Amino acid sequence: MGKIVKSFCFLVFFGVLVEGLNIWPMPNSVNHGHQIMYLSNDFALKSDGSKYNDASGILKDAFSRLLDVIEVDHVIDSNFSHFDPMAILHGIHVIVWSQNDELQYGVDESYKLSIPSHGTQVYAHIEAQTVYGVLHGLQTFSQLCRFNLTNRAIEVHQVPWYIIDQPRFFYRGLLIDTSRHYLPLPIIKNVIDSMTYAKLNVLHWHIVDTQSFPLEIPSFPKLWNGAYSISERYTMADAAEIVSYAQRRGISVLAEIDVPGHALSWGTGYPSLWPSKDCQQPLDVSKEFTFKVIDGILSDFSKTFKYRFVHLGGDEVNTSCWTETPHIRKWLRQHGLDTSGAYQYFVLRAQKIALSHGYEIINWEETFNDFGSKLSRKTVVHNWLGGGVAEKVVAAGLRCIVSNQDKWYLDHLDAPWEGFYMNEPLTNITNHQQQKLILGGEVCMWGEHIDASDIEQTIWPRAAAAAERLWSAYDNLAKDPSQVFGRLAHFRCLLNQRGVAAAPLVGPGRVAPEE
Ligand code: CP6
Repeated sequence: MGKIVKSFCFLVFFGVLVEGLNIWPMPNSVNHGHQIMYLSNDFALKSDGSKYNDASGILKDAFSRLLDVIEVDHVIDSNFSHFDPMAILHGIHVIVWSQNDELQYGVDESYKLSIPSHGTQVYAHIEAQTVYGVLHGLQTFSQLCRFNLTNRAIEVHQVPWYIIDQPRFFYRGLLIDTSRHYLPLPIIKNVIDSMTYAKLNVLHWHIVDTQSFPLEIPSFPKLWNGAYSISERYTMADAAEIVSYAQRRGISVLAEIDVPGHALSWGTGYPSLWPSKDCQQPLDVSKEFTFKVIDGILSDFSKTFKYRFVHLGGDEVNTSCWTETPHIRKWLRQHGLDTSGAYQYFVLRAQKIALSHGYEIINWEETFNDFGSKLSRKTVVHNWLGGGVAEKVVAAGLRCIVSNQDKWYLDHLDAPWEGFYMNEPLTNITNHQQQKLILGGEVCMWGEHIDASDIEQTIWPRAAAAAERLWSAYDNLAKDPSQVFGRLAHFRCLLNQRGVAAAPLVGPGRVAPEE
């Protein structure tokens, strides 16, 4: 989708602009006045006084993306002599305290943004510990700008602004699934760009599954024989390009291999990974080769996917092929294992391999439900079932990410945005130490029923509702979603303006019931 020309996302009633507070997600603390400033047509980035030298150009590129989205290039011949010279904003002065631009779980994402109301040579100010805090500050700034068609200027209303902001949770994820439908690189990049608008910060890349194996694994080069076609594959260099593209926008990539279930496509290149030709999953637990392949994949991963965590799946394992295959049945007997013991053995052995490559581990919640006390203490349990496992996980002293399917599964097309907004990760968790074990949450865009043609409008605007839940301070969240409808509708309009095909904000809660 190209840019949708919509000049105005603000509400107008009888020619009068309704001045609301239209920032999404809502910052921690906001103060503002009631004057207007105009952006000069040489609006510039200044960063003197920063410890951070931007050798990698992250800041410079982010600033130029800001100019793109606020449509500075539409300011043609604005005759600034008409404007009060004291009401011109000449740019943004950025101060970053840390030199380090490593993006990692728990990086300081806080920022302060101030925009003065008048003066000579006035700049907005963004101050942050890291360049990633500045990126969020620039996003907030972009949402305060509006293009005025009449005078062809970009205005910031309600100045002066003083905003102090930081995320509530460090993990604010979105899952994409490139196994059920291949997603071309430009589509993944568009998704990453759209995530930055809502301050989401983890792209959970569910790369491979039963249906296809699209990624090149240098250690085991026949694995991507399981791709749908040779044009529906990613080289490791493609993956590195995605990681770097995301990192420069403040987004970490969490790579997943879902084992031992959800891995049938692995056997296209290496059939001995299947229990047998007619019983093809889960992966053969009895063979050393199975774990050699996992070791090769995670070794290759560790060179490209630098996030602290790797996701090892572990969900929905149907072990009937293990008992129905003679050589595995024999192996089970020799090792004194029943199928649930073999499932545990598999998951724990995969965990050890991940640890040996320097990763901490994320596993889907069945692993915890079946043998939680045996999991490595470095496990993060990823909730997806509806049964409220998070409180049990943190009571057991493990960390948890929340994605309950009744609220945060984007592939449930009839799940309304109100449910996304109201899903509270700390439900029933009151102990402060236990609350800290909830790293955050993630909305899931499983790929069975979507592809490049409709992924954007299936993700947005509902993912934005979850994004505010994960970013904003608890006390700033609306108790009733109808209170944020207007502000979310405004954000959805901004997405459209920026070329993101966000769907209209309706849902079962807003249409007439069927009966
Ligand atoms: N694929 C994998 C899936 C799902 C899961 N894992 C899934 C299950 C139920 C629903 C939606 C998605 N498609 N690998 C569960 C985590 Cl409703």
